[in-house]
Amino acid sequence: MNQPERILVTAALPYANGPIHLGHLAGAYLPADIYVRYQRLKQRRVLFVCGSDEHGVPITITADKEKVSPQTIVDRYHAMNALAFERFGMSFDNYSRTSLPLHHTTAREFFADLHKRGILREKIEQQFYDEKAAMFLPDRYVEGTCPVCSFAEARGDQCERCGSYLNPLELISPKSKITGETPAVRETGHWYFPLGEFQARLESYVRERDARDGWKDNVLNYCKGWFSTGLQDRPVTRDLDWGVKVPLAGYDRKVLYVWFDAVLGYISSAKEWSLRNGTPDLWKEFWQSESTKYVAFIGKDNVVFHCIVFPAMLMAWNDGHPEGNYVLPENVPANEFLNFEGEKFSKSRGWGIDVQDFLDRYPADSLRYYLAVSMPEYRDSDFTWHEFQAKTNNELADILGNFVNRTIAFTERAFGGLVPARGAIGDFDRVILDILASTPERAGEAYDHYRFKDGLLDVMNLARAANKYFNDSEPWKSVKDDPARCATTLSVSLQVVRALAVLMEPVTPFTSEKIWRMLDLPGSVHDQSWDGCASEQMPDGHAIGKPQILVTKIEDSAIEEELRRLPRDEAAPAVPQKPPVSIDDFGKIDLRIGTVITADPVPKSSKLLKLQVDVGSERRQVVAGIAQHYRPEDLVGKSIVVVYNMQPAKLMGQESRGMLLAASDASGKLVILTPEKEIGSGSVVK
Ligand code: B3M
Ligand code: ZN
Repeated sequence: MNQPERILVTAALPYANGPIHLGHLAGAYLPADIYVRYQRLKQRRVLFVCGSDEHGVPITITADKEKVSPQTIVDRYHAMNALAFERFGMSFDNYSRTSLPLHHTTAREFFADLHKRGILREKIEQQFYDEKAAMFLPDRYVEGTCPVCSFAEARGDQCERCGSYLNPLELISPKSKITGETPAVRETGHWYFPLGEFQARLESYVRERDARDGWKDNVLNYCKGWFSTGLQDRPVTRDLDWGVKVPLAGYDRKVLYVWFDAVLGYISSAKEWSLRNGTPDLWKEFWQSESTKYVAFIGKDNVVFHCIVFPAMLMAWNDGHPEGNYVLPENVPANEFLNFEGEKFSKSRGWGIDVQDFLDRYPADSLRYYLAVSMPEYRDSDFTWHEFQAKTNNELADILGNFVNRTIAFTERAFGGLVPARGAIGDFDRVILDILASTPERAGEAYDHYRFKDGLLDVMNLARAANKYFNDSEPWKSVKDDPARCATTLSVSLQVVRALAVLMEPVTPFTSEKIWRMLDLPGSVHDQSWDGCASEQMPDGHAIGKPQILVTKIEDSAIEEELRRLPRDEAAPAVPQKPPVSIDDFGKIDLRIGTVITADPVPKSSKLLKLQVDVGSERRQVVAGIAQHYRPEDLVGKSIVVVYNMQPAKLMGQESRGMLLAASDASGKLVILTPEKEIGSGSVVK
């Protein structure tokens, strides 16, 4: 696509079913915001919309659990997440919510249109019905025993233990989650979207856009996976009373499947934005124009809905509306997952940190900067408190903050806070001015192609080079012996400070605005020009403001406190180490592989088992204290490790020649050691 006239950007609508966490920010929201802020500085027309996804079964289940209405749940989390996004510096043009009437109308019209044109199919199916609650049960409202692994609490759609996808009718002893009753099976109708019929068009859609705009490998691979198994019809209605009501007679107790309505939330959010601006049709300029480039930022778990289901829905609409065609995503940049201190974020375990708590304790830009440099662009990455501290202190403060502060402080001291006029340009000046001149294009090229870490690295390299320039130029010397030289150094440095404010704006918007204020420049840094910032000089004689601390360093004690707050599992008391042994000492122990031939209880002993073990050259009796951990029949045939030169002993009247090796955990549970692969009896362990 040539340079588009307009760019439409969406970021996945988070469920209003809990607070967003840092993983969400790093996965979809921060990259989207960097992209949008960069495009605005490029002076391109951008519309950036998002909102809360307020339907779906997880929300009604949370509501049931808390004995409140679903509306109470979504009101709570919509407000919470909207505020978290604002404090994090997300620059949405509109943050909407799918419970709004405007959205319901949009989604209903869309469904009714596809229905009217005969695209959707009705299928009559057997489904569980809760007679006491007088309702059909959505998949997740049925629980029972997994037919695959016998897990007793498998959900109707999936077994959480073995991961199998299930049809609720397959569950053994199914129970309704609403009343606990055994549900009846009844017939009911559902509407399906014929996704399979769009497969060929979707495949060329993905191929074409990838060729034009370079899709990420992870996204392409997901799509290929779906294509290779073959796309199936997908139900787009559900039995619930929370959601967008199906606009058909006889369907008043059913709603649109949450994903069908949620993706349309991107459209209704744009409509809401238009209305708020008093131009009700403006959304069409973005959504229904061939010269719009549409980029949909998501986390990797949402690929199928954005690269396959949503484009197919839009294709289906467009087929019937030669006039108002919707644009399809030109790209769907999806990040991988961010972990937290080596483990998945987990709300139930309290593993992670609430975004608002984070922002109460640290500035948003420190978080934005750290998440940007450690973003899971191509593979999963990890948030660690130590790295957060290191990036804030060693990069944001020591590189960017340091350069800005020393430049402003020096200007104040040596020139009374007035920008000095520059003289002849020298070699050092030329080097930094060249780096400055090439940075916007290089970093911009990376941002245009969704390589956010690379782009940021380019900008930070300019700040690194600027510090070197300041050091090498030694203005503290030239101020005394060559004031004209010193003036040039500071004039150039101030130009770089100004440019850095603009170039860092997508990642650290608050800090950039602070720099802008410190320079006492008119307007806001958010409205400057990305391309123009390299050549734009500070006007001679302009009075800059006072230096202020730009980036606060994070103390070790704060990080230690954060680490202490984590709910680590109760650590088992450490087992003290025995005194060291030499290799010769260890060599005195003769270990062999043996195979258990028979295993029997030892009369009158609850702890001991008597084993006949084949140790290669002979058969030995080994008595072991494992009766409480293994049944005799489970041991027969097992390969074990035997201490071959153990002094013979008598246990409960039974001779034992050798000892078997086992490991025990803190609770005393014993596990026998066995070789990792089959290896003959008598093999020597070393
Ligand atoms: N709410 C899933 C999620 O938050 C879903 C995204 C909808 S995007 C239209 O991961
Ligand atoms: Zn299972």
